[in-house]
Amino acid sequence: NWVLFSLSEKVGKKYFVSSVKKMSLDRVKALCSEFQGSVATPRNAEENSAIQKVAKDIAYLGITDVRVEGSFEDLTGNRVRYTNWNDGEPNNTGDGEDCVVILGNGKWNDVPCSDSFLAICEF
Ligand code: GN1
Ligand code: CA
Repeated sequence: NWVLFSLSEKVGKKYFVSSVKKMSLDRVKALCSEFQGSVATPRNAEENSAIQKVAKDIAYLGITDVRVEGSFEDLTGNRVRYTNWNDGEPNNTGDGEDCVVILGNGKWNDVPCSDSFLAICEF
């Protein structure tokens, strides 16, 4: 039910791959793990640029503050050091925005985890 449509330049030992369909973060996690990957989590500007290049639309990153509001962690529970927030983000608007997407400009926005966006997996 998905097709790989893009593969980044290799960054260090990582490859970043995008789905063509949009889905919730739970679906993204399931999809990436089905292929023995994990949800893309940029650790530096070079990785962030590679993900930006691969993502043809707004796409989920493997980052959340669902455990402690305002404390953004990767999906293994480690607080992230590198961040690239868009102006005014994270703002946790509405009923709460505990997940993170990368926008077309490479900057990040916090969004509701149930919203549908592209999946970027890393291998
Ligand atoms: C969107 O729709 P609005 O303006 O309330 C976005 C927020 C951003 C905001 C930036 C679900 O909120 O995450 O912070 O734009 N909401 C969604 O202006 O993507
Ligand atoms: Ca937001």
